[in-house]
Amino acid sequence: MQKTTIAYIGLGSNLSNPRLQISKAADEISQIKAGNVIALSALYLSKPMGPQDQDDYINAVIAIETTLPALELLDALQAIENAAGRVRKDNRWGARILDCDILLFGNESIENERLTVPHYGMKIREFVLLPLAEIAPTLHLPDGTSISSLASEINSNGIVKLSLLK
Ligand code: ROI
Repeated sequence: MQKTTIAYIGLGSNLSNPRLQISKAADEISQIKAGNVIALSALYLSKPMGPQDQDDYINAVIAIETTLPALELLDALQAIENAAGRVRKDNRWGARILDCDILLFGNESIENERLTVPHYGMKIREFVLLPLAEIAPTLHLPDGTSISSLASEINSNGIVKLSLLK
């Protein structure tokens, strides 16, 4: 038996039809050979964190069960970002076609040149905590913090959970 890990991936887009970008990304993640999607949150419309002269974002969180090591999952996600036309330049806080961020990888803490897990900003980002708490209400961070309690305490900053009709 190979080791399997449940990974939570945050998806975000605010360029080139964000809803389509997120649903395409979810579809491509479901095709990662060494993984199975186990949950996908609703789509959320969120105000940009960072410079405000950019469009609102669509965010979601997807959970997969995978036999890949974290860095190989990262390779697969970066290939999906690149295929969406993402340009990696110096726009850390700027608009983007597609972000696929590993938020959590099992109960592991990972710190290396390419990857920091848990994702460094996730505790203070409503557009991560709310979709994550939706699909994993009993989840905890490696340090024991409950995702649901973080989600219930955070300022929602006007985030809107989208229904299929909206
Ligand atoms: N803001 C929101 N609302 N959603 C994101 O996914 C997002 N991603 C980013 C920055 C620029 C920090 N702002 C964001 O990378």
